[in-house]
Amino acid sequence: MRRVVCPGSFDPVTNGHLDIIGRASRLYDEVVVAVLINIEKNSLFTVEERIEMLTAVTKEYGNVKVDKFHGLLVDYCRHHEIPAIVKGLRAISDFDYELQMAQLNYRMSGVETLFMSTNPEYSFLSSSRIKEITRYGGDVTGLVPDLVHQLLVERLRG
Ligand code: COD
Repeated sequence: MRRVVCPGSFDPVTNGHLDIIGRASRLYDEVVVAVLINIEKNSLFTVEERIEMLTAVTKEYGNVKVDKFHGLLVDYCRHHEIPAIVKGLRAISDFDYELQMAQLNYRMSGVETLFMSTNPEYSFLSSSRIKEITRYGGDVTGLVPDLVHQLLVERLRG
C-alpha cells in the first residue's frame, strides 16, 4: 500500500491545504494528514479541534486519515513506515524554507519529500491571513470550507 504524509499546523485548514490533500489522495492509496502538536505556538484552535475539522472536511476523499504528532516528522514517518512527505509550494519564499527541511529530513531518515505546486486559485492563502481577515470582519467565503468559516467567525467574533 502506497502511503504519504501531509504534515502541517492546519490552524485552521484552508482550501489551499485541502487542494493539496485531495490531489495527493488521488495519487496514493492512503494520505495521513499529521497535525503538529506545538506547545510553543499560540494556536487559535486546539489540536483536537483541528483534527475534528480536518476529519470532517476530508471525509469525502475516502482514503485520508487524520492524526497528530510531536517532535520530528521523520520519527513519525519511521514509526508508521511512511516513506514520503507531500508539501504544497506557494512561492519562492516557501521553496527556500521547504528545500532546507526536505534535505535535512532526507539526510536524517531517507524519507523523501514531494512538492506539489499550489493551485493558482489558492496561491495567496495561509491560515494566518485567514484568521486576520476574519478577526477584522472580512469575508473568507470560498477560501476555507464552510464548517471552518463558521467556527472561525464564532471563535474570533464571539
Ligand atoms: N497552497 C498550497 N499548499 C499550501 C497552502 C496553499 N495555499 N497553504 C499551506 N500549504 C501547505 C504547505 O506545504 C505547508 O507545508 C503545509 O501546507 C502545511 O501548512 P501549515 O501552515 O498548516 O503548516 P506549517 O508550515 O506550520 O507546518 C510545518 C511542519 C509542521 C510541517 C514542520 O514545522 C514540521 O515538520 N515540524 C516538525 C519538526 C520537524 O520535523 N522539523 C524539521 C527539522 S528539519
